[in-house]
Amino acid sequence: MAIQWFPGHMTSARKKAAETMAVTDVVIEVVDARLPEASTNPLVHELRRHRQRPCLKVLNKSDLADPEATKAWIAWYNQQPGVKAVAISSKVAGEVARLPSLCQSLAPHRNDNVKPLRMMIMGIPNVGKSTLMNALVKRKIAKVGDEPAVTKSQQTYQLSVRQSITDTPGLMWPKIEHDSDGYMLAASHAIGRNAIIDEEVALFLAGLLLQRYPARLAERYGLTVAEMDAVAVVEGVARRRALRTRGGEPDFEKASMVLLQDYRDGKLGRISLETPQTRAAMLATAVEQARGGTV
Ligand SMILES: Nc1nc2c(ncn2[C@@H]2O[C@H](COP(=O)(O)OP(=O)(O)OP(=O)(O)O)[C@@H](O)[C@H]2O)c(=O)[nH]1
Ligand SMILES: [Mg+2]
Repeated sequence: MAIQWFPGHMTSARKKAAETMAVTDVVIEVVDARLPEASTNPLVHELRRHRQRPCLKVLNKSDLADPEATKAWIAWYNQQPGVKAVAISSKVAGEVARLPSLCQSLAPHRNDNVKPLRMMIMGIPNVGKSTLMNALVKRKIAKVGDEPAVTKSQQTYQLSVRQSITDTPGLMWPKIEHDSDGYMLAASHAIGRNAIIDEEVALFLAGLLLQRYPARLAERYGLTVAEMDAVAVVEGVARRRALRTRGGEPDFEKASMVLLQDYRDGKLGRISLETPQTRAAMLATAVEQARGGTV
């Protein structure tokens, strides 16, 4: 199944983002630290490159991500030209407070009231852009919520006479190239529920967890994971939580939601859905498949 989600308001949001980019000095691109590349919108790069704007890549929600993977991603992004990467949790004031000076270092010439530093927060839905905005301005000026497309229009705030910051609506792009990216985005709640099938997404997540974090599944749900496949994991969750259909069968739908919600809330521990290595392997397989190979 290929997941696509590009609701109507995003066409005008994209246009507005391009306009604001013209009067922006540094782009704060927020991604989800658990899936940094899958949650990177290629449109942001395109808009940024068109205007030659530097980027502070913020791997947000790092409190939920695997610290080893995050470290590898930071090194990976810091190799990209015009990019500086940092991992934070927008819920921790001390970590957020580091961002303005990092942005300043990317545009040192914009540092007074004649040429103030203009920062723009961009990224896909639900990665924590508005949470970050509120933490930067130290007031609750933007609405936040654990669902995609909470913010519908841009909002600019003057941090001081020398610095301004703009929050923008989450932006998707018209076609998600790799199915696994769509699943990771859906698992992390970046995509509207009408565009996804929770059970398929939960199966994807169960398969990934079996491969990379089997001990967490065993710990949380008391499962003997050694011989299990993804379907057995979801069934196991249903059994352990006594989730049954009217006919007495394991309730796959409810168990899928439990697994997804536990991952979203960090109840399975700190988990990263991709690393630079798994990403490279996925892309190599995709290239092989496109060539008609048998991988
Ligand atoms: N654990 C954790 N949760 C976070 C963090 N930052 C944001 N959140 C949560 O993520 C959810 C989405 O946050 P928002 O700030 O509304 O996300 P957004 O990017 O503005 O979303 P849209 O406006 O829909 O594009 C909320 O439930 C936040 O509490 C973080 O660093 N760590
Ligand atoms: Mg928002």
